Amino acid sequence: MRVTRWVAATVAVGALVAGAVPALAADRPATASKQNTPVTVGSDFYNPSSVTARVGEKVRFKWSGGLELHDVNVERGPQRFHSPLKTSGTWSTPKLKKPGSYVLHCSLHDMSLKLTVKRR
Ligand SMILES: [Cu+2]
Repeated sequence: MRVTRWVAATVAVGALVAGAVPALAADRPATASKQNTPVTVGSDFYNPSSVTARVGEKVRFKWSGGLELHDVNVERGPQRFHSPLKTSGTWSTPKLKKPGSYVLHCSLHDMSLKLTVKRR
């Protein structure tokens, strides 16, 4: 009697967990995985050329290691920031505080990145 009840309870819990897992995966925001992949800074491009982030996040950049210097500057947008000129290594924006559309560019080359910051 006891054993039968225990088995029935275990099956019910197992079914609940199995049902909950796909729901959890679907709720995970797509931007979280994008954020973990840095934007490549190359000559003369940002890849990808369009990024979405949420307020409170940072966007990471990774220089591809060429000979030319590049940087990341806000050309248009509600919050200002800029990186140093670099040929290699990484840099992150400060925490993005203001939602809106940003255009980032390199101060030395014709390359731009569209950044959309969404409210949480
Ligand atoms: Cu550049």
